[in-house]
Amino acid sequence: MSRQIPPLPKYMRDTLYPGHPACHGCPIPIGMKTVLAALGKNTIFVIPASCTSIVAGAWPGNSINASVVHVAFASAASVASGIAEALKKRGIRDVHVVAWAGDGGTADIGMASLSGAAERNHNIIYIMYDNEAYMNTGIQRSSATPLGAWTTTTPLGKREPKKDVARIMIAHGVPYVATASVGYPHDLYAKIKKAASIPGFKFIHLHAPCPTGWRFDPGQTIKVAQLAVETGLWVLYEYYNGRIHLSGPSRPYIDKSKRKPIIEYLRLQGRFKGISEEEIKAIEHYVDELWDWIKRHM
Ligand SMILES: Cc1ncc(C[n+]2csc(CCOP(=O)(O)OP(=O)(O)O)c2C)c(N)n1
Ligand code: SF4
Repeated sequence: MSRQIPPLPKYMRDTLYPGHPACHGCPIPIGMKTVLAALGKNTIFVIPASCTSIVAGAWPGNSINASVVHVAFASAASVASGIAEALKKRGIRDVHVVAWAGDGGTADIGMASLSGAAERNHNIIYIMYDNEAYMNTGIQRSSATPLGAWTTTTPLGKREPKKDVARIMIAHGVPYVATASVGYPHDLYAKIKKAASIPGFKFIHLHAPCPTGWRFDPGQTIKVAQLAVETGLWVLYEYYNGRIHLSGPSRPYIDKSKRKPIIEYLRLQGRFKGISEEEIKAIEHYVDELWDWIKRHM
């Protein structure tokens, strides 16, 4: 007997049109639909070169049911800042400006324009969807690729740890920073709603497991995303008023004994096939250090 798949609620159906070329199991449509469901069509997306610029569809049309400005790789935050300022000058207050960029476009090449926009506190929501490599051009490492992960430019596994961009943005003193995951769309939805209600610069770091680049079964995207949280490796939190506020799905894992072993997350992904015991220990140490930092800032 064939299983009946319930139709998406209307507000989700109206966000991203079918027929876009994302890979099976891609995290981008999950995140994008959730963001659009929270913000509505009165949103201008600024999207630099990335998998999303293909999914959003530079050719032949636009698959996102909102306005999209396709921009050069390094410039998402600058262009979004300019649009936000132009809207302000015209007295338009009901349009959201969202920069949506990958980890390459954020943690590496877009870091200078991102830092400038944050320091000037422009009224934008910047979403870094983090699939932990340059996927669109064939899985090259970025500074957000984790230690030990295979990419085409780290054939023996990356030697350096992952750059923590959320903490870099917190150091900018912006009004709102949050981490999120495509494995927890309700949490992402609530954070986008909150970000939209706060004036000034908002940064969301969205963990986005990519089956093609991470080498896992496309049916496992949500499982991999949730395991990152359940092992304590990816912590869901918000930062505002100078403090960290732990989000619901991550609360149990403040207690280390409740966390699943990190190996459960790693072994689902082909990119960690060659990881050494030493590297796993270094990742465990990174997780302990991250939680210590969170506890000190709560
Ligand atoms: C200045 C410049 N350098 C390189 C490229 C080629 N390029 C296009 S997309 C891309 C990778 C983007 O990676 P990321 O931002 O992580 O997004 P993802 O593809 O993973 O979604 C690269 C290197 C470019 N378009 N412009
Ligand atoms: S490579 Fe990854 S992020 Fe890019 S479209 Fe495919 S699944 Fe999505």
